Amino acid sequence: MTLFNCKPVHRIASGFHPDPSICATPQGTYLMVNSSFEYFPGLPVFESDDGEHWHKIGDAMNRTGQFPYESMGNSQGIYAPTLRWYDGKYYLIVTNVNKGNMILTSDDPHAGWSDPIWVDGWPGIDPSLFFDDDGAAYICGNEGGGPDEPAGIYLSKIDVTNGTVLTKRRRICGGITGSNPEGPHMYKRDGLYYLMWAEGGTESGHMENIARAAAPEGPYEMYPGNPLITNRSTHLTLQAIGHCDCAHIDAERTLMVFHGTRNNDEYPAQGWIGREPYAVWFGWKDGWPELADQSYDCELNGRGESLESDVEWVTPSIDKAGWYAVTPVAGNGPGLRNGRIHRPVGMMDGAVREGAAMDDAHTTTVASTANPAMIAIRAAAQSFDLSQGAPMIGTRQTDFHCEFGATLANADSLSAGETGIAVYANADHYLTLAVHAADSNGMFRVEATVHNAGLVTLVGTVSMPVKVSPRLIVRGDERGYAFAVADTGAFAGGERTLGRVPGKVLSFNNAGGFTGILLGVYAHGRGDVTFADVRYTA
Ligand code: 6LW
Repeated sequence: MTLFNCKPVHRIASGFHPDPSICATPQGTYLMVNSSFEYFPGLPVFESDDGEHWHKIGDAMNRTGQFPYESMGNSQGIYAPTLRWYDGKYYLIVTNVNKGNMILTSDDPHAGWSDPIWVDGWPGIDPSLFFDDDGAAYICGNEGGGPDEPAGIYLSKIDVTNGTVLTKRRRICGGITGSNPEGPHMYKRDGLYYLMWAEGGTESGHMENIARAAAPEGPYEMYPGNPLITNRSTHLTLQAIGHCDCAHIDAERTLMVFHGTRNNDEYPAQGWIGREPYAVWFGWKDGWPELADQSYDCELNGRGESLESDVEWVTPSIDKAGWYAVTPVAGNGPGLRNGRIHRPVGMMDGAVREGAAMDDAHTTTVASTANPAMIAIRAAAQSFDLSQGAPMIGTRQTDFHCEFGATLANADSLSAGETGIAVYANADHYLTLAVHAADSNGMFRVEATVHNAGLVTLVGTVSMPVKVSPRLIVRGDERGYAFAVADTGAFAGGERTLGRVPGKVLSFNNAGGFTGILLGVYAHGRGDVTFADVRYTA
């Protein structure tokens, strides 16, 4: 077992970036890709020179055509990718749970990725590729869910050029507990085949195990020290560690990444930021990783070394009804003049042209890192339900301590519904600081509200005259969130507090799901609103 020997570990990205997969590049750098679920753009790609310090280089799934689905729920979409380099090409195999398993390829991940090659006849999630020395390519993944396939890791040969599965699925491993063996990765070292996989569910029982065999199909010999890593039954800040992937498995020092959740000091401990990736280097002894008697801990809040201040504007599912434009505040922002947005930047698929009339726009979502930003939104006809694309654009919460604020420039242009900022776990669990459409006396209400599995609780409210441009603020800490509204004209001191919400409303235990928290702006009802100085600080 691997308990109670607390070793600090380096977080390599912040905010929900689960299921990390890495590969070494011919240039001597490393690439990482993560699950992105319902969020678009998706499949974020990071690069590192040393395996410990990473920066984002793009999103492998940045065209709507790569993300087909008929309907989309929270924590659906893109699960557990595997990234490999083989013979001059990068391969990224991944599950879109709303469609199937697919392979994206790239000659240069800085330049972008192909459209999906769909893998027919390969059910289940968490597909992985392994290229053997003789050129044979293998696919492995977990069970397909039918009665004929017990839980375990399954293997076939595959033609990666067209996604054709070449041999019958074969169950090569059942795990050590039988509880959710998943996320397998296969490697070769000193002529032996190594299989690593996550087990125990992705929550508090999460772990990673390893086994080895003389042939890809097995039989596999379990590592006597399994679980290779786990933090279960400890009080460490970092919980639910597992879902590993390695680079340089055949070298003296191997780079391993895994994910885990930061939990606070409540009892029972709570976490809501999401599963984040971590990295360690390890050596080998007697043909096994030298990792026994190690658990990993981390600081509850970051120190600026793990991309905590990064902002990536993403939307839950492809927006089909709403309409967004994001631009850096420093530039000429997207003024909403005469019903036209001017100078929108970063729009996808070329669907939006500079100065395009809002009515011309259709499926559009942005990829932008502007912070602070100006964000224009055409209110969607619906609330946070995902069926037509949730009317929200936001950025991941990257630390417990953070602040997200936005100034509503034109409250009078919302003729029905509400607009504001949201702390979003999923469509059933979120917090809003909402400005409602003005009444006939020219006043609007600002309300802080908790949406907890259908239970709607008003936290605080204030009325303001419609000519005011309120600044909506939410501040996060290790116990939850505080809401405030600022307007130097309306309030003495410039800011009024509207109340606090315990973060555990949005924790994994309560809200469920595989993601974390998105902090963003939204509008539903009727009207075109603009938020100025949309700013995230961690
Ligand atoms: C993923 C599975 C898992 O497919 O969670 O932690 C699922 N492991 O391997 C969603 O990320």
